[in-house]
Amino acid sequence: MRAPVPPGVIGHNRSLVSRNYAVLPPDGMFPSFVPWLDKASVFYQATPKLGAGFAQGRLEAVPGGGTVAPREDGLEHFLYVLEGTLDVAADAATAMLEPGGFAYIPAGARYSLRNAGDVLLRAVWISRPYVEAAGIAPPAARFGTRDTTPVTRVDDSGRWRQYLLGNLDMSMDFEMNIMGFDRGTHFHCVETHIMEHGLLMLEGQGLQLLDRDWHEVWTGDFIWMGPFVPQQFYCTGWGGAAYLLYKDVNREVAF
Ligand code: UGY
Ligand code: MN
Repeated sequence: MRAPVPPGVIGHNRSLVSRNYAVLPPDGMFPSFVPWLDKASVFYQATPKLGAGFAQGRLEAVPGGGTVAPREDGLEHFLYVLEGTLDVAADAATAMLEPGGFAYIPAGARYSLRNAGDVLLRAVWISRPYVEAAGIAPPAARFGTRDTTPVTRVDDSGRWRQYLLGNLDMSMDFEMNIMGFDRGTHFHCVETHIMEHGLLMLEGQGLQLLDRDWHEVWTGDFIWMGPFVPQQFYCTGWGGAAYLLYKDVNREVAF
């Protein structure tokens, strides 16, 4: 006998895709299997097909799984471990990352990824073409951890930030920031800006404004915000909330 179909499977899902934003809970997302990964797959959440200027997905690899061979795809990459252990190599630079560990791989590096642990690896994986800035050397590979990245509190607003790849570093064309909220706090305004976002809820829950509509989101949910989407976050529930945020920055308008 097959297990009964749970209620809600047929007609209910919170996934929502609009012209310039998307809300994608993990439920019902499908993996992509690609020739350069072995015993691993990517649950893509944003790609140029959606309208995004970057690709973001969740890499999942069973123990020993990862890239088949060192790979050079001309893209820059960011990885952030959610669960498990990830071995990363970018040319001669190497690191073993545990949950909260992250890597920046510059465009042009030959890189390898491997689940070095004995449980399933889950990691955020962002890729995009690098946009050079005249007279500024491109960034080198770098590794770090959330635990050792300074936490900056925003005055007495109850909000805090961690700049994983720095802030206002003109060699970088994107930032990866963790935005944190104490219980019951929110931004000081509804933001509207040219930069786009890939947002992954790391902890807690809240209400996310996208254009004119509020969406209830919680740990594990993904949101893509295209350029100029009015946005606001309000932390709900009995505890704080935090999300990992991709933001393209520091470059001129492209015509
Ligand atoms: O930096 C930002 O653009 C950030 N405050 N946006 C956001 O959290 N939606
Ligand atoms: Mn923003």
